Amino acid sequence: MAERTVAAIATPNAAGGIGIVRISGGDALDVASRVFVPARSSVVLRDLPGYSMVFGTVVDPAADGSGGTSPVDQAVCLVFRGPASYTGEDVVELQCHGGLYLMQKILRLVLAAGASPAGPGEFTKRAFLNGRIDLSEAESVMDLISAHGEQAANAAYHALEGSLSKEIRSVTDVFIAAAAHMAAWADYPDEIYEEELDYDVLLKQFRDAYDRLDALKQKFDAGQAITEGVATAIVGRPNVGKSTLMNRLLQRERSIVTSIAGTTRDVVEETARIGNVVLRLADTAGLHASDDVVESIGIEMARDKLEHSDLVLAVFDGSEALNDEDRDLLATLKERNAAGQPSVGILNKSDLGNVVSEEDLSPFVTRTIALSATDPDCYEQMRVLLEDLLGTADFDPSAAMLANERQLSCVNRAMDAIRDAIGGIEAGLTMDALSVCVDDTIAPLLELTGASVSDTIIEQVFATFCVGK
Ligand SMILES: Nc1nc2c(ncn2[C@@H]2O[C@H](COP(=O)(O)OP(=O)(O)OP(=O)(O)O)[C@@H](O)[C@H]2O)c(=O)[nH]1
Ligand SMILES: [Mg+2]
Repeated sequence: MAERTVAAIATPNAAGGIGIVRISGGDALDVASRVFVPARSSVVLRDLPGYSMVFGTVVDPAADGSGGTSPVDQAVCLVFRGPASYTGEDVVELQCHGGLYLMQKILRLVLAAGASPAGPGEFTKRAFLNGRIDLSEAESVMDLISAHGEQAANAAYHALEGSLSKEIRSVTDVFIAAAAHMAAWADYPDEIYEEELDYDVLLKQFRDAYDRLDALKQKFDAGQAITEGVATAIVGRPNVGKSTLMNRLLQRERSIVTSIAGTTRDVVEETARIGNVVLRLADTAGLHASDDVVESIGIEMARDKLEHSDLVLAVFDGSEALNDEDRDLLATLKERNAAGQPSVGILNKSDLGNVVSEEDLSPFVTRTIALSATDPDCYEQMRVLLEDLLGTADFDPSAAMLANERQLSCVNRAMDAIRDAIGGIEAGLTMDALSVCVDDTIAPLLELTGASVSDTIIEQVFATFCVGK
């Protein structure tokens, strides 16, 4: 398949010491030869082997219209030969001085020399289409770029190395072997007897595969808490110490704290890293009935956060008896709890003595804790609780991990089909019916790694990438 040769600026859209224009495709070396002149006249760019590097000048061939050229920048030119390159095609990278105008100009010259502009993620997409990496590994490239912490970066790196791909392939192999056996039986029923398929062995293999997928699924939320962060709302009635807790978790004074009820009116949002966990925190206005127009809007926003956050930190003043506002909140938390959405009941101001006990809150929330937001030690208390609640305490970034909802949905579909297959064997289903379940298991797993996936899904995956990657 003769793909057009594409080019893009691979470095950020900002001034920097070095800027890179990357060219990939069958004509990459021809295109580069038109705009780059090696300093040593004996060097012919087109003849260079892969992994070569030459110094020279980027030139503007059109500048004087006489067939001559005018110099634009000094640059280093890197040559990679397909298939041993990032994309699997011939790749040339021009490393220039990273001025914003300069980079745009050099890209224009490269496009004028015969390349087309690369779309978002096009280099990585070509790497996938050329079999250099699978789809889950391609997704990890983006995760690696967007990782905002060591654990997230570690996890993305191991995914790029294939930790998830290996696990999924090994599960898929079980079903491909079973499918092959069943197909052979269907084609040559006289030679291979149904009894040769040992159902007990199949059952054990299917159960084992199911458990392995289930383990990936169970770790999904913990992985997301580390890589994507957890949308978290801090809620409670006025003056219970929500903003004090917010600042404590951020370890800086972000929200305004006063002894006046109704201090916070807007939603104050900030990201906090607490141990292994990333919380996308929202400090909100105190929940209560208010006639004040501005405050009412803030309270509405707080209710919205309460409804739409993954995790709620509900703050109560443990030194005062619960009032109607507290009880309203607890009722809401109980509904969340029933829907499997976690919340933490926090009895604050424990330095002032506890009128309310953790047992009073525990029927309504996932976890309870008594603390003093004014005491720096409560940060550590919260870390231990959050890592335990979100399952990140023993997170192993080198283990296979599902990175996004697309991958999770593939695993869910495969698990449904395995469940049917196991049920089928137990119910004495015919081999034909069973082989449908096996095919239904294989399809989503091949979709996960991209071994067999629709163009639409490929487009969706790479649409989230940046241009130049
Ligand atoms: N003694 C004690 N006082 C606290 C504690 N936490 C907060 N406070 C005090 O309680 C008052 C209210 O704190 P804020 O953090 O502003 O409370 P809030 O819930 O954000 O209040 P609103 O924004 O008005 O809804 C302030 O005077 C804090 O210093 C605590 O653990 N112990
Ligand atoms: Mg506040």
